Amino acid sequence: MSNKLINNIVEMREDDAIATVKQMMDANVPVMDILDKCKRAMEKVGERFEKGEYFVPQLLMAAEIMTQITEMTKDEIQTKTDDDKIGTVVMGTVEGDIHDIGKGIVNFNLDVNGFKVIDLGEDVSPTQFIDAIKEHNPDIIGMSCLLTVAFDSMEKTVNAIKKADLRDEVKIMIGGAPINDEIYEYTGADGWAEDAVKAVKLAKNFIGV
Ligand code: B1M
Repeated sequence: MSNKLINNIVEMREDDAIATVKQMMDANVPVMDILDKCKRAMEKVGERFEKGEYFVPQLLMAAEIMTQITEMTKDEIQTKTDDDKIGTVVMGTVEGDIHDIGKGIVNFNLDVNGFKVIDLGEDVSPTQFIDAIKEHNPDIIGMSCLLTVAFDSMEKTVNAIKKADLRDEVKIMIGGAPINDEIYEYTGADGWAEDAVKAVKLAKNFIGV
């Protein structure tokens, strides 16, 4: 079923993709496994885009299918009430970048695992992150980044948080398809995570849970 799901997304067969997700959920395939397959499918869509076989409309179509799938999987899981939360994460896609699907999955998994998540949205400036630290007093700042041209935005945000004298107040986590050890070191963040499951592990580690 996993390959069927990947092929349906990559070939933009929206109804078939949704039907396959329903079948997988009926067969009790874990939600995170389903979303992981979707991520693989989106990588393949990206590869076709790079080769000039797909264009922005196909990226948008794939994003639409992904959004529907994440909504379906969200309905399956009960999240905790605010009183039960173990920590607060302020999350945003960094300035210059509007990709939000992966961020949404990370937010969802953090939420399900007991974190209060304040999502600042996409194209979030350093100032917006700083204002959110002052307003919400979070344990963790999360920055999602899918574009190589937005690496500088992460570094600028970390430096702006330092300049605002707030660096000791928060742990900073970054993630997104192009992130690796080198980029992580460049930004000055406290850690990076490859996927939504690792993001929760890192966040728990940050707050000592
Ligand atoms: Co764009 N795009 N896109 N795109 N897009 C990529 C990123 C690209 C790699 C495609 C490619 O060429 N192969 C490429 C970037 C190349 C580069 O920078 N070197 C690219 C480009 C070039 C562009 C535009 C410039 C295209 C154009 O306009 N000519 C443009 C830029 C717009 C902008 O941001 N300013 C653009 C636009 C778009 C759409 C708007 C059409 C659409 C996004 C819609 C949306 O998000 N609502 C889109 C899409 C869909 C993609 C691809 C195909 C799929 C992204 C995705 O949703 N993946 C993408 C190809 C790819 O990713 N390989 C591509 C699925 C998602 C579940 O995975 O986001 O990696 P991901 O999230 C994962 C992990 O990375 C991690 O956990 C998630 C769950 O496992 N994670 C974190 C993510 N954030 C985290 C944060 C954390 C921790 C973990 O802690 C804080």
